[in-house]
Amino acid sequence: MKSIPEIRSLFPILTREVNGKPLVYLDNAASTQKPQAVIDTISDYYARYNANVHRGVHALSVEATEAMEGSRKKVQRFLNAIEDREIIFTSGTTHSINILAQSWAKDTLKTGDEILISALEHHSNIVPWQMACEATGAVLKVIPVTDAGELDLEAFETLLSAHTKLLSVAHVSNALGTVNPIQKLIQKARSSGALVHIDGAQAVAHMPVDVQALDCDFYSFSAHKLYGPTGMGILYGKASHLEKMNPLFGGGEMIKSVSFEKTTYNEIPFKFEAGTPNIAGIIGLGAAIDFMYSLDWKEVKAHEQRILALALSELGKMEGMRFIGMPAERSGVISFLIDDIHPSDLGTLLDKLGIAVRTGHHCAEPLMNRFQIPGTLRASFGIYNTEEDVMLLAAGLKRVVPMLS
Ligand code: 7TS
Repeated sequence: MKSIPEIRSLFPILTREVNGKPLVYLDNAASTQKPQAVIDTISDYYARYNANVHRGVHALSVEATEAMEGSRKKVQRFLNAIEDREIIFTSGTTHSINILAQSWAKDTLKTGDEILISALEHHSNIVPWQMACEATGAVLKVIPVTDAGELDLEAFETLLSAHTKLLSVAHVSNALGTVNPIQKLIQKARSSGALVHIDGAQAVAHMPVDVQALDCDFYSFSAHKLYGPTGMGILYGKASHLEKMNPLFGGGEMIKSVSFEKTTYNEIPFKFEAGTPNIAGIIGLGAAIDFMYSLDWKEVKAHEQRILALALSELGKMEGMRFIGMPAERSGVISFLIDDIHPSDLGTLLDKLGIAVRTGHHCAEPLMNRFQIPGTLRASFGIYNTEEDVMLLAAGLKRVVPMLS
């Protein structure tokens, strides 16, 4: 695999300065930076073969369509889906979950049915289900989280019942970094007859995902957290489910034929892709997946674990340090508070040193309530982060904490 300096050299933004200091980018859970190859692929589409897809007989349209459908195949392979028609292009994880909550849930759920989520979900994996429950009379149940920031598996088994129609949980927590034991959760949910959706927004850049081995029914992710473009995401669904679901949006592309008397819908995946898609974003996602294939998963994980271990040990030496969540299996994220200093004050001063972190509730307010805190300071790591970045964060904190104490 490429060395970390080689990987860094592929990301033009990493050479810039912020507030006169070299950028230390530790906000990868919010969005990752883009390698030059992704940027070039997108600009190449606009410069050389920009046209609408699936519609024209002309050369540019054919080229754009081939590139877009080529990306679908890349995503299929990336997730190890059985067929490319199980891959639906969306604008991101949020859009993917809303398709499920509107199309699948509203047609399927009845009063008394239950949807099971967890207390560590991002708002995107909470609010759409609340809306679906309101519309159908179904009930939202929540797996509690332990002090370590892990799912309470005993409580999960108690909550799971014949009423549970869907389990929807994050693969990895964006706020704590907890890697959930999704294989175990999926098996238990399946044996009790529930379908399973996995929110993979924080997982796909950090570990290989095999939807066939997992045997989940649905899996969502966003391209922009996978070194790809914003406004682009994926909903994977088993073909047998997608075929039965009604589309959420009506319009061009999603129909077979339209008359005022009767409209028939297109095949999957097109049934769920009304209107002109985000062609540049789709092709850019394909380039991001190519980038991921240029790496070695074993080394990606080993590098990340080294960075996390160093960060936990260096930050752990600081007086007043309180890590929020200490999961046995962690990926990408460390969340913490120092004494009673407000995290956004820390974040603002770190920014003056060129260090980008995220502060606040991380769109996981119920989880913050669980820990009785308003928010955290979160450092989140990507493939290009180095030991030096960790040391700069620790040094930066040592400099700014006394200013706020
Ligand atoms: N699910 C999880 C687990 C996430 O981390 C996020 C975004 C989403 C869903 C929504 O993804 P989107 O691409 O549709 O917005 N998480 C974050 C974050 O942690 N900081 O900014 C966005």
